[in-house]
Amino acid sequence: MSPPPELTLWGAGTSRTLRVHWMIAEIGLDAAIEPIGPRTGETQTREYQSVNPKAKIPALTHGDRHYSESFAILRYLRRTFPLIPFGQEQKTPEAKAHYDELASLILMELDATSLYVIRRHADLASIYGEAPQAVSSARNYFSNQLSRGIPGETLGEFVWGVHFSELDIIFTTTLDWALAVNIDLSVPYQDYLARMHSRAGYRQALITNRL
Ligand SMILES: N[C@@H](CCC(=O)N[C@@H](CS)C(=O)NCC(=O)O)C(=O)O
Repeated sequence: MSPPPELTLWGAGTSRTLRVHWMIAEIGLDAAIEPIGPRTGETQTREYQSVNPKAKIPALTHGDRHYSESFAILRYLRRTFPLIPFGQEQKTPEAKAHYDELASLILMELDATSLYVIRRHADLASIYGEAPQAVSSARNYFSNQLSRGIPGETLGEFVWGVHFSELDIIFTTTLDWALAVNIDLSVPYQDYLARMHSRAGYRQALITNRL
């Protein structure tokens, strides 16, 4: 009998959980999946809050340690199981500064400040309150920051460097989410998404991320 996997991924069914399912599939790791969903009460149990006291998904258990925040988990997995190459162009201080700039833009300006505001004050208005003006300005803000921060015409095969990276995971899940709330994306973003959607890791993650 093979030993149980030492990794457990907590969470399924959301774009943030999809990120970790995708990285696990890209690296080819064996992980146990606890497909708990948001607002199902499953994040509110004592057991789960010993994994993530913030009561949010995703989370990752590796051995006797727990990790939360989707982007931190992606980086942890990539560093711990270094099977996705880091190109030379990704190692200089200048390149790392560009990496940090893109990560901050995607996570803070596009995800937290724009899409999550739309989610909280439109779909989840019964919990967080209605705020139509905040929703409409968040939609404009998303398009503005996207086109200024990552202009479509500058997009290469990957969002950064010449290798797939965790930035592609957060960027793709953010663009997917934008489409889901009917924000228009121009052709270069759609082409980029088509390339990412054709990856075996992404397709595998769509299956394991199902609730
Ligand atoms: N910044 C966090 C966000 C995590 C988050 O907000 N997760 C949502 C689902 S996408 C959640 O757990 N909601 C559960 C709840 O609020 O009950 C990350 O990227 O992991």
